[in-house]
Amino acid sequence: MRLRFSPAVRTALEDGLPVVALESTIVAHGFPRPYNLEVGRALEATVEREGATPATIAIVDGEVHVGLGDDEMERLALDEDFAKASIPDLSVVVGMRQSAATTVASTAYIAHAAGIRVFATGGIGGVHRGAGRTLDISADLAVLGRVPIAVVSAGAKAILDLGLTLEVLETQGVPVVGFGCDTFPAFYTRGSEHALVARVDDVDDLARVVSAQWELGQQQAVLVCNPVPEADALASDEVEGWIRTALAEAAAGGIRGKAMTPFLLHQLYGLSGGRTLKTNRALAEHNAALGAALARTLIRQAAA
Ligand code: PSU
Ligand code: MN
Repeated sequence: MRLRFSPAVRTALEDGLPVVALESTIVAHGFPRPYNLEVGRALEATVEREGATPATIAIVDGEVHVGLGDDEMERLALDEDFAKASIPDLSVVVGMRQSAATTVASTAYIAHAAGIRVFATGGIGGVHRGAGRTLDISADLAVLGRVPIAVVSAGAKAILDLGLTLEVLETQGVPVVGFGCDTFPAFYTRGSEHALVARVDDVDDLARVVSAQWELGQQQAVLVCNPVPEADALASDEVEGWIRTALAEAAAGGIRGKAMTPFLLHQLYGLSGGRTLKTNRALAEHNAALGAALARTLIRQAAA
């Protein structure tokens, strides 16, 4: 794959320094404009502050960019023509020389091809509620099953069916590791009723688990679950009420397929009076920080 590295990311990778991949769908479709530009920059600044080089990934005019310049970040956030590109969209976007933001699935795929070992996001996509009927299951899950990269997330969005999402992750063979938590975090809230099999309590242990995954020659990602900070978490019954309303609005509006996640996030933002936005940003920054710490620790442990 032809990749366009930013100078900073190229240098960091050549010098064996810690790099953290960041996705771009969260910027282009996860937050309203122009606040999303601030979020995109803040995520990069967080990775830098924690001692790693951020590599935001996006397709710009048909080219696969690993690390964006200032004006590319601005286009990603503010241009309306940045589509949402998951795995099935990539070849069309590249072949037709279009621009698009990458999801967890496509970002993980590109980041791994670029030689990046840690990727921080907000929440992964998963099995949608009612998937028994719609079969709406994010390509994120299949990619986590075939791309060996550490993905730091706040779990999966509560708009999904979290129990079924965990089942598919297990089928795909993806280790799901709680970072200081015993249940699958539900994005806006710190936990859920779904127990996790594995828990670690510090970054050194987390890095050991991630290294072991690779030493074993496993092809899957390691999904790291980093719950939203206490101070930014929302109350689960309140969130559940908004989600039910948003899902009813999606059904009434005939929203389907790849439009579903951005639509629901947007409705939740309105229904919560903007509170989901603050929480979403806080958890994404929290994940970026842990991603940087993990990337640094992996390099330190390998040198020891
Ligand atoms: N989490 C967020 N905001 C987002 C997404 C996740 O807080 O915008 C995006 C991610 O890019 C994820 C995608 O990969 O939604 C999943 O979409 P789908 O269900 O269509 O695969
Ligand atoms: Mn879908």
